[in-house]
Amino acid sequence: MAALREIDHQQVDDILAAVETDGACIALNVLPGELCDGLLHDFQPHLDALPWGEDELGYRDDFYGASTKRLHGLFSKSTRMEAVLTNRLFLTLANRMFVDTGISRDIRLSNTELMVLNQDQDVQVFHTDAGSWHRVQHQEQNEILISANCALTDFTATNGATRVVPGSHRWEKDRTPREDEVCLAVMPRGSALIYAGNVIHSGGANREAEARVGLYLGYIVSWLRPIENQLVTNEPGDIFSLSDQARRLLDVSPGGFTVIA
Ligand SMILES: O=C(O)CCC(=O)C(=O)O
Ligand SMILES: [Fe+2]
Repeated sequence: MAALREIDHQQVDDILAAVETDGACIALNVLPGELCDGLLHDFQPHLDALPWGEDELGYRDDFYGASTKRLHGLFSKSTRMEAVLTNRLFLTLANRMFVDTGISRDIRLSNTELMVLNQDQDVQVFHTDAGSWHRVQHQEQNEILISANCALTDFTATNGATRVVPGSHRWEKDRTPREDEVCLAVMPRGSALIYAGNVIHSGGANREAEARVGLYLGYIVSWLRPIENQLVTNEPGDIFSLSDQARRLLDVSPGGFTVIA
């Protein structure tokens, strides 16, 4: 089985090169242990209030699965989210990929999602996250989305570590991965799976008693519409009181119109 490269979070050039060639890699030591603990603590009451297999609006979704919980509106649920949103590695990667290359004038957050896989959650269908904008996803081989799936608990081969297909960001449309082309993003908590929007991946199967918890953030070129409207999923006052930098990433600042698009 192929393997994902594991690179310390400070080696930004190496991470960028791995994302370019493989479409994904594991960044180590991204979130300190206390931050993981604090985030889990803040999200727990919201998870307790949610039945398995449903989101907060009561929808059930085959794509997500029956033994999972998904939380959105994370800025109102934890004040620690601003530090994650403005993480130096994530912003540097997005700026290098989208702004320095001239693909876009700025970057935005598309969405954040807490992804909890419980015992007996089966594998998710293979997909690309940039498929959310399928009309532009393969234009000139440019990426439009870079994602981080942060491990708040260890990701193991048996508890649902994300399945990733290295190199698939360059594949022709509709090619299906063989099992021997699939890697598991096994990583200690505090790490992040960094992956390009066009790379094929899916949630893994959890065969363990303990839940696997991933915190997803997706950064896009600023001319795309974010998936999550933060003013609807959060208390608007919580968003307006964030820093200028955070509000700009969330597209909640006085518009610069095409000047900053
Ligand atoms: O749970 C995971 O590790 C990945 C989930 C995923 O890819 C998605 O929901 O888009
Ligand atoms: Fe995905």
